[in-house]
Amino acid sequence: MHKSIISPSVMCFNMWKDGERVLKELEDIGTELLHADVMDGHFVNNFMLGTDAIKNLRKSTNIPLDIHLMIERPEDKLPWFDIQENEYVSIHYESTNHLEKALSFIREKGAHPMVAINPATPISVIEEVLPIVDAVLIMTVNPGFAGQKMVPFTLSKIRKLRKYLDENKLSHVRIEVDGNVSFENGIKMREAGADIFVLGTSSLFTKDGSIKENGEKFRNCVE
Ligand code: S6P
Ligand code: MG
Repeated sequence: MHKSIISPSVMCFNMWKDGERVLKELEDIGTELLHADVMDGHFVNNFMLGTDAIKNLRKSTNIPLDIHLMIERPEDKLPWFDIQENEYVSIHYESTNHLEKALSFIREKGAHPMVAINPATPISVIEEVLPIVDAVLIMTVNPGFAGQKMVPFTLSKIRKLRKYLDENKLSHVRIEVDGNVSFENGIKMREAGADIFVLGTSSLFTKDGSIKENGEKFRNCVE
């Protein structure tokens, strides 16, 4: 089992008002990855983080980026992002006819390719690309917005995928979960086999505690 790591979501705090303070607090609690959602208004009904925002984010923190691309034709747009060696970049299976091409581009940059799937997409469709990725991002809500409820059947998908990976000499492939990763759901997701947790309004950025308190509480849940 991989060590659990956290990837707080940039769209869950006010970067313009609180960015400097929040990024410092995230660094202080040993945050392993920083989840940056990119949305193009086509693949999902929302816009989020353009290429300049991503480049500025990189200059503002030492935490490696975990770039979640929710855009159509990602294979054409990947070169715009200036992908760096230690970053994770996810491509949605549903967003492209050229999944292998997009994942291979990320690998060529020395970064970690990830394939992402929406709640209703079965894991069987990504079997062929599992040997060329470092992680699978299982969406536990429909992509587009923070603050949604977990789609319950996504838990059994995590379990099924972990089993498949372990039985097919692919144990090194990590499973990332994104959407309503609360303290309670985090425990269930960990038990099912997830090891990268995207934290948003459901846990790290709740009003009930500081980033430090919520971070410690979450790490205890998914140890
Ligand atoms: C949603 C996006 C996510 C959200 C995250 C928010 O489309 O990909 O990364 O930022 O899920 O977390 P929460 O706890 O509000 O669901
Ligand atoms: Mg995301």
